[in-house]
This record gives sequence, structure tokens and C-alpha cells, in this order.
Amino acid sequence: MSATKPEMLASAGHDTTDVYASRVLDHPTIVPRLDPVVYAKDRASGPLTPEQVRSYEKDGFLVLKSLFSPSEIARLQAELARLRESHAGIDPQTLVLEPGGRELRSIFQIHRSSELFARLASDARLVSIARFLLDDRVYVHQSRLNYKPGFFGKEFYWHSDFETWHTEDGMPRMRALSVSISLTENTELNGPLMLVPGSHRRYVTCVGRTPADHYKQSLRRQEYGVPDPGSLETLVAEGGLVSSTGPAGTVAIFDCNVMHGSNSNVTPHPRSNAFIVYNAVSNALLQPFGGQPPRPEFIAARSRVEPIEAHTSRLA
Ligand code: 6CS
Ligand code: FE
Repeated sequence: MSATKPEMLASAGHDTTDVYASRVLDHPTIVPRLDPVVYAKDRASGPLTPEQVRSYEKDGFLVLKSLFSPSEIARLQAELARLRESHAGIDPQTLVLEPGGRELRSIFQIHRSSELFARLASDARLVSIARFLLDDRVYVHQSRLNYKPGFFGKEFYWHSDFETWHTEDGMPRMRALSVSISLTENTELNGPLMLVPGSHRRYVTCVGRTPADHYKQSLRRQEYGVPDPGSLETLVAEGGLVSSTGPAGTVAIFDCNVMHGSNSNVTPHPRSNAFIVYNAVSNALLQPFGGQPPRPEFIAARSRVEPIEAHTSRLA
């Protein structure tokens, strides 16, 4: 697809061929998902049980408690702490501060700046699940550490990741998933991930034009590409709300379009997670559907999209 020029967008109103157009209309809509959730053709031959596959398909997420051993999680925790203290070898652009401006909120592209997180991203236990559910080879679209520090860690407002990845990054279809690995205990108190079960089967289009260089603001506090209260009420009335809690090492796998968010953390206990987003190679990025220039590579991989070669050894 060739780049859509802003002036073309203005004269055409909006791209009517885009089935997931968002931030275009002046009122929100809820439209059906047009893509599968589970792409696997032979569901019996994968790394998940039939019950796990059914539950992922129905809810849009799956929580796995013991994919990694305690010593592997301890190693990842040590790396999480090291990267907070020392930014040697890290591109300063990939460091995102909390809205207050002092504490570290996120580090992006950790699968490029840390050998251990690179190794984690290619771990066969994760990659086999992503390949199975997406029925394709996969690459890392985005990776990040979210520190959510005690006292000062701010919320991640409700959103569908796909809405942003489609509009701002040019991800064509819903054929990606996220893996979140908790690296501290996540409780009901310290701002755990919350999800709306079943919300992945609907697409909420958002209101408001994306400002230029939106990511500089949105990665700290997102205001565009977030659903309106009425649509959220509808989704929650239908599906309810759940949180993903558990000890460090709990793994949540969630569909790219499931509605999710998390509260601020005013407890003394940090809520830190590693996130890896896998996208199907066949779903590689086009030009952003919102018509603006693409976001940088460290947020959305566009040129470094080699399929991952899975590693089967242990991390520790
Ligand atoms: O911008 C992104 O890619 C991700 N971050 C935020 C704050 N919202 C959308 C998406 O999850
Ligand atoms: Fe998200």
C-alpha cells in the first residue's frame, strides 16, 4: 500500500476501504471483529490444551502460572533491576518517564537492548504459543518493561492495542498477541492488568484526531485512541471485568484487540511486567491507517521483522 497523504485524507473524508478505521468519525461506534481469534487449523496439535484454546478464544486472554521456573524468573528480575539502574547501551529514546517526569515508567525495545530479554523473546515456550494461535511465523512487533513503581506508577487507561497499532503503526489485521510476564507480585492493590472478557470480538472506534508525534505523550498518558465511557459500559456490561494477579512469573497471553487497562499504584510495592508483542509475519506493517508518519522502530518494528528462531534451552 502506498502512503496516504494527509491532504488526500482531508478531501476524501476518510479511507472507506479501511475496515478498522478509527479516530475519523465524530461519534464512537462498536463494530464486529472481522478476523479469527485462533488461527490454528489443527487445534489438537498445539502447545495448549483444548480447554486453554477455548478459553483464549472466548475471553481474549489466557493466564499461565508456571511456564518459567523460579530461577528463571529470578534472573529476569535481576535484569529488570539492572536496566533500571544502568542505562548503558540503551537508546535514551526508549526510556519513558512517568507523567510526573521523574520515575521510570517503561523501557521499550528490550529485545534489542538486553541479551536476556532477547533470549526471552525467542523462548520456545512463548514462540510456540504465538505461532500456534496465529498460525504463522512470528516476529516481535514491540517489547517493553513496564516498571509501575510504588507510590508513583500511573495508570494505563483502557485501550485496545490493535486500535493504536492499526491507526498509528499500520498493522493491517488482528493477527497479533501480547505476552505479559509479571516480574513482581501482581495483587488487586498494586495496579494489575485488568481485562474485559470477550471484548476482543468487537472493535470500538475512537473519537478525536491524533496529534502529531502522539507517542511522546501517549506512552506516558494516553488520551487519543481510547474508548468513550459509553462503549466501555457496553463491553463491561456484556463481559464483566477481571484482573490478572499472581506471583512473579505469572504469564498473561492476550489478543491484540482485547480491551484492557490498569490503575495507578499508590502502594509501596512496584508492579513490574515484561511485555512482548508477537505479530504474524503475514501481518507485517503497512503505512499507518491514520495517515500520519510511522512511529519509530523502537515502538513498532517495521524494518527488523525477521521471523524468530525459537530457543529451547532454559534461561537459568
Ligand atoms: O502505544 C502502544 O503501542 C501501546 N501503548 C499504549 C499506551 N497504548 C496503546 C498500546 O498498548
Ligand atoms: Fe496495551
